[in-house]
Amino acid sequence: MRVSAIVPAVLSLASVSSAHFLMNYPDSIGFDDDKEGTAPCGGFTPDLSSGSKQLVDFHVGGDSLAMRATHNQVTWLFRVTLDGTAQSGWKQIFPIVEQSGLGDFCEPHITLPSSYAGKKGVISVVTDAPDGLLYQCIAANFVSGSIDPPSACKNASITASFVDDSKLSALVSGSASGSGSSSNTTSGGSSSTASSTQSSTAAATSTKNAAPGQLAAWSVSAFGLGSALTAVSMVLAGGALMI
Ligand SMILES: *[C@@H]1O[C@H](CO)[C@@H](O)[C@H](O)[C@H]1NC(C)=O
Ligand SMILES: *[C@@H]1O[C@H](CO)[C@@H](O)[C@H](O)[C@H]1NC(C)=O
Ligand SMILES: [Cu+2]
Repeated sequence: MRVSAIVPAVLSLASVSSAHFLMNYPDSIGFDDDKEGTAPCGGFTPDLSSGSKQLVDFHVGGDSLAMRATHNQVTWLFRVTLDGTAQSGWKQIFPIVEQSGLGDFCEPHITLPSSYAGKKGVISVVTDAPDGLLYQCIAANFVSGSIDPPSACKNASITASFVDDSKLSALVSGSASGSGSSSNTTSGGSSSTASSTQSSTAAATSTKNAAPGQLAAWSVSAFGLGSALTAVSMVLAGGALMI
């Protein structure tokens, strides 16, 4: 298929949804579609004080982050900080992962340094979506051990791959190692060894100043011709997903 045939289809995909993303598990501190683009927590302020109704347990030995994407292609960053104001100290806790396809996406084995157990902090999910960076935060009470994924932890029929995304990686300084030893490294840490796709690397650079009119070219360059073809075929095959 020629690119000229793909571009209109990609454009129509981009206009399908007006919503952003939903946090299915754990409960976030709040969601407002209009403010989700506001850093660092989508327009909400974390409250880690004892008795705060925002606080949810998060198991450092393994817990889940479940979202629902309302864009056809998004890239996820998961990060954590012990700074209760959510202003600083962000560490990456999972490789940046790109979701292709609408709907539920869950990572069931997120781990944090065991030294976090007994502390409180903020976990944040940031997505790089066609309409910009979008944010939600979780006020977390870190507890030891692991927990099985809840029923909310499921994947729609999507594909996922580890990618580079310079807009997202700019939001963290190094990674929190899940192995129990704290780590400072900005590269070579457990979260940085994920394979990456070259097409995304190139696109991340080229999209920085993309105007809305450049969206089509951006979509193709960001995700590669193969992904664009996949997206198009998903539209052809899966009208049911588009609700
Ligand atoms: C969802 O897909 C991702 C990426 O392939 C995978 O890592 C994760 O384990 C899946 N989640 C579930 C609940 O199967
Ligand atoms: C990070 O590195 C600095 C300098 O090497 C060191 O002093 C500090 O303890 C390290 N922090 C962590 C969390 O490893
Ligand atoms: Cu959106």
